[in-house]
Amino acid sequence: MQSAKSFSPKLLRQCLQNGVPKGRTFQLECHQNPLAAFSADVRCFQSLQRSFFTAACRQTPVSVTERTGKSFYVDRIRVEVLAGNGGSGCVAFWKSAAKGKFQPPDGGNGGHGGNVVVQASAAVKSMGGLRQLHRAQNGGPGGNQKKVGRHGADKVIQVPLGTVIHKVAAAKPEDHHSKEGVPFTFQQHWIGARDYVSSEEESEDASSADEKDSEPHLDLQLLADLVQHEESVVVAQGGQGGRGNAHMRRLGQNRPAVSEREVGQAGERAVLILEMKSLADIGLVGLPNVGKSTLLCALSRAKPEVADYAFTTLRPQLGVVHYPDTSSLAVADIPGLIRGASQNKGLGHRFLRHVERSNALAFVLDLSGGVGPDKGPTALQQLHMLQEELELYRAGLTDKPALLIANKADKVSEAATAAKHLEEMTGLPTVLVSGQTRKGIEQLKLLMRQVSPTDVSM
Ligand SMILES: Nc1nc2c(ncn2[C@@H]2O[C@H](COP(=O)(O)OP(=O)(O)OP(=O)(O)O)[C@@H](O)[C@H]2O)c(=O)[nH]1
Ligand SMILES: [Mg+2]
Repeated sequence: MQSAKSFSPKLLRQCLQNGVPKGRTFQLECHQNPLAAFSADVRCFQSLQRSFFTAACRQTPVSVTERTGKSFYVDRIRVEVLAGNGGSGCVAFWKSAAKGKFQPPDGGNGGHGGNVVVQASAAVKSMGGLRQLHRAQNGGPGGNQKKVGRHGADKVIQVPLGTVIHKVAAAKPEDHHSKEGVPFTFQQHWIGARDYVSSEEESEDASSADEKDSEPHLDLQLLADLVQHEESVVVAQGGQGGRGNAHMRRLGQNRPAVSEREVGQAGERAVLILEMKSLADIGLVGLPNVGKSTLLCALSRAKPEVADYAFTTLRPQLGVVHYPDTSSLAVADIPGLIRGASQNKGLGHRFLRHVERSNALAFVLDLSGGVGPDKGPTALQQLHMLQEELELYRAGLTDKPALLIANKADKVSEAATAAKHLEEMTGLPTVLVSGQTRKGIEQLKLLMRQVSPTDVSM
């Protein structure tokens, strides 16, 4: 799971002076200039220095985030695609036994370069494993006896269902300038200002809700929205093969221009932003501290941070729930929502958008709420609040298939009765669990599968 923290300037200075602390990884990413885009995992001092040097040479600001955890989940990625070049035509002549006779040209055409294709697959759940550069095969050269060159193989990039593909238009000169219009210099802006923001500032920043807002200076052109399994789109067209001399005859000429041929056309090149719209099969939605991350740990091999304070989870975390018949479901632990989330309070809109992207919702309710000394809202009140915020954010959001997870059953004496009451009151399928003691997790897995509209067998 990706767990990236804001990187403090102080820590960065320490790293540059004393080296990167052992076992810590930082990710450097260039957001500003698509043509100079790069992303690097930095584990040692030398590579940190090298990456900054690269950024300085390209006069481009970089962002620095710390990456913790073993694997990471990516729902937005920038890739460069390069289609194959066409093969060149061939210059060759027909071999005749009769010497001195005109030997007609018989050089064949070059093969076409391969296309780069983006294809949606239900088997792919994250874009974490995608490379940054995808190159299709070049076409082969034509041969004698009018043999056409080999066509280059297409490069197929497999992405999760619901991936939206944007093409970045060529960088404008302003991309090299800071926001104020002052020409950018490494000393002034060597780290993107965005990376210093605390989580609070970050949530305010999220008010400019749309995805494009994070890169407003980019001119993005929507290419496709892949929602069906195996739906695909060609994002870069391979170059045409060049004509061989057998095909270069000119009109009105008896004899062909024997030694003429064409070189193959260059394949298209593009920078794309791939963005996953459908984050997960099931999204865990709940107030802060109700045990969403604990449940994700119990359901999958994901290791999100769990702690006894609100807003432990600051970014959506994804886990894959495996079933004995090898099917699976992607479950997202979405950061806690509070009253006013629809007005961008707490972590705000940013994560309500991830709720929007889940195919089904699992409302995680703290059954111990409303009882005991630290009296919070009851489970029913929690549900109403969550539903209200979702509807305020986008009408119809609660129409998605849903289930209720009555969590922290171990803390309540009459837990089963309370869960039954909840089910009767709401009409939603309810399962009683305790994320901590792992009671009811198997029933939860089964219910998730019943409720999920996604075909999990793929
Ligand atoms: N007794 C009990 N405690 C639980 C249970 N599930 C979670 N907790 C505790 O509740 C606290 C919060 O758990 P988290 O999993 O971090 O909660 P969260 O909903 O992910 O919180 P945020 O990320 O802040 O929204 C932790 O101290 C957990 O140990 C449970 O079933 N029973
Ligand atoms: Mg959490």
